[in-house]
Amino acid sequence: MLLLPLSMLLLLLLPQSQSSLGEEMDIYSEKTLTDPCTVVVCAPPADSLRGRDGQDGKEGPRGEKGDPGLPGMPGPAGREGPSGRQGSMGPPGTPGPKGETGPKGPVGAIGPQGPSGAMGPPGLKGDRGDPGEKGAKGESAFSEVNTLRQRMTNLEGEVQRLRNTVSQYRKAALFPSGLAVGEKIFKTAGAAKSYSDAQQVCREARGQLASPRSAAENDAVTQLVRAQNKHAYLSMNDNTTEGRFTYPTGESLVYSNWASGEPNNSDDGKPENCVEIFPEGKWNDILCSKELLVICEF
Ligand SMILES: [Ca+2]
Ligand SMILES: [Ca+2]
Repeated sequence: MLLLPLSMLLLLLLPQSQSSLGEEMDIYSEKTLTDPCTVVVCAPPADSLRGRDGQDGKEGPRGEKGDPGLPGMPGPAGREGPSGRQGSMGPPGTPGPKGETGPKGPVGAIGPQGPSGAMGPPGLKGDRGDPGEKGAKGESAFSEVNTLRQRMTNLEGEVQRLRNTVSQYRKAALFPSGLAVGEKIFKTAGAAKSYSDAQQVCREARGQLASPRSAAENDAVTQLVRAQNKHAYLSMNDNTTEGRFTYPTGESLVYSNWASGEPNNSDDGKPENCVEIFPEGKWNDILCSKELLVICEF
């Protein structure tokens, strides 16, 4: 809008020749071609009058707002920037999915035997069984008792017969060197030994020297003494306490049959600590070194 008045003003103020004008036009044309924004300056014609200086014009009113132009095309991508600093370690990641089951391992060696376990608690009570079949009619209680009595009587008779038989065989086996009294058996081998040797003989036979604890037993021992016609040792002595005779167990006597004046503990001044039995059954304390008949009891 301002281009035309400005051109006119220049024509009035700057007189130029025709050739200059042509040259200026050429220059203008060239400037126009090279720079569209160049201001065109035109020289006034040679035969025109020079104009007077005009007054400064006032600024014109503000033009209307033009239409928005089309958006421009995006520019080319910039250059790659420098590498940033290394960041700090991030939070731990979430656990990964469970892996697949591995292959089965080889069979291990047999381990040592463990201790015996304690007995477990008793099992539950089983169900009640079905009732059994009805049994045959039994005999009356009275007849049953009679039957048992008869059986017992028969057994008692059988036991007695066996006792008699055993006694018979025992007597025969013991004759002539042995005798049985109750459950005790006395037997002699016929030999005569000192007290200590006589003790050894009976011990080796799993018995001990004769120890009559009653008149019946003393009678049995006396029969053997008479049969052998030898005095015999009894098991008792008073080696531990003078005058106090005891059995091999240390027990004091429960029966005795001392001869008159015995035990006197003297054989020409030597102490008598052992016991002999005479053929008539009486006892006498005697030297333990004497050799007498050995009678053992079992
Ligand atoms: Ca004595
Ligand atoms: Ca004596």
